[in-house]
Amino acid sequence: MHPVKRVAAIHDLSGFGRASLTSIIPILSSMGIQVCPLPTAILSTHTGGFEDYTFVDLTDSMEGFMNHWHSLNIDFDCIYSGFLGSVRQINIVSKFIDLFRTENNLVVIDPVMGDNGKLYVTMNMEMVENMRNLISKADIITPNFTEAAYLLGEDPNTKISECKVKEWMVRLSEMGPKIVIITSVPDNHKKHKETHVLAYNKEDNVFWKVSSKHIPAFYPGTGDAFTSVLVGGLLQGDSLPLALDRGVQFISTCIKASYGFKYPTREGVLLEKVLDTLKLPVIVSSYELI
Ligand code: PXL
Repeated sequence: MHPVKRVAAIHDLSGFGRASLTSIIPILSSMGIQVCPLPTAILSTHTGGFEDYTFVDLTDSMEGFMNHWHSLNIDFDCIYSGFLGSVRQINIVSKFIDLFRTENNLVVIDPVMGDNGKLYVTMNMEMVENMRNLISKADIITPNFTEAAYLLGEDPNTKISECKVKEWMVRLSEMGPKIVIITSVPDNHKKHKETHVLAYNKEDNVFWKVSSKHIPAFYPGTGDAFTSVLVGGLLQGDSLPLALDRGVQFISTCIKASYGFKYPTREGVLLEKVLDTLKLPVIVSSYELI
C-alpha cells in the first residue's frame, strides 16, 4: 500500500488550453493522488480549435521512461492513458500495461479519438483499429458517444435510444473491459435537452445513468477532466456510481463557472476556479440504475 495512491498518466502535455496533462495533474493532485506523467508529446496548444500548433513527438523516449520505472520496481495503483498520437504510441502503452499490470491495479483507457460525430484531425481509421486492440487490455474505458461509435464501427451521428446505447456498452465490454462508460450521450427526447453518462459493469451486469442539463457550449478537455475525477474517486474508494456522479457534478460545475465569462471556449473550462470543490464530499444527487 502506498501512503498516497499513485497513477501512471500516459498523455500529452499541451501548453495552452487546459487539456490532457494540464488538466489531469491538478485534478488528481487536488484529490490527493500522486500523478506520474509519461508524456507522449509536447504541444504548444491542444488541437481542438487552434491552428499552427507546434509539436514535439516524445515517442522515442517513452520506452526509456517505462524501462527506467520498471528497473526501479515502481508500481502503480492505476495506469491511465488518453490521447495518443500514433500506432507506435498505442503499442507502447500496450507494452506498459503488460509490464505494470498487477492483480490489484486499475487500467483505465480513455480512447480519445474524436467528438461531435468526427475524428480529431490527427486520427485515422488505422488508429481506431489499433485502439480497439488496446481497450481489450483495460478494466475501464471512457469513450464519448462518437468514440464509442467508431470503436464499434457504427454511425457516430446516429440518434439512438437508451436501449441501443445499452447494447453498445455490452458489445464494447465483450471487447475486453469490465466497465464501459460512455460520456456525452445525447438525449433529444426531453423538452429540456439533457446529456447523459451511461455505464455498464459487466461483472455485476448493471447499468447506471447520470444526467445533467445540456449547456450549448463546447469546451475541449472536459473528457480528460471527467475521467480524471472518475479515476480519483475510484482510487479514493468511491463505488462506480458515486465516482460517476462526482465526475458529472465536477464537469457541470466547471461549465457553469466558465459559461458566463466571455472568452474563447477553446481555452477550456476555468478549472482553477473550481478545483477546490474536489475536496468536498460528493452529494449524491442524480445517479440511477437503468
Ligand atoms: O482532450 C483531449 C486532447 C488531448 N490532447 C490533445 C488534444 C485533445 C483534444 O483535442 O488535441 C493534443
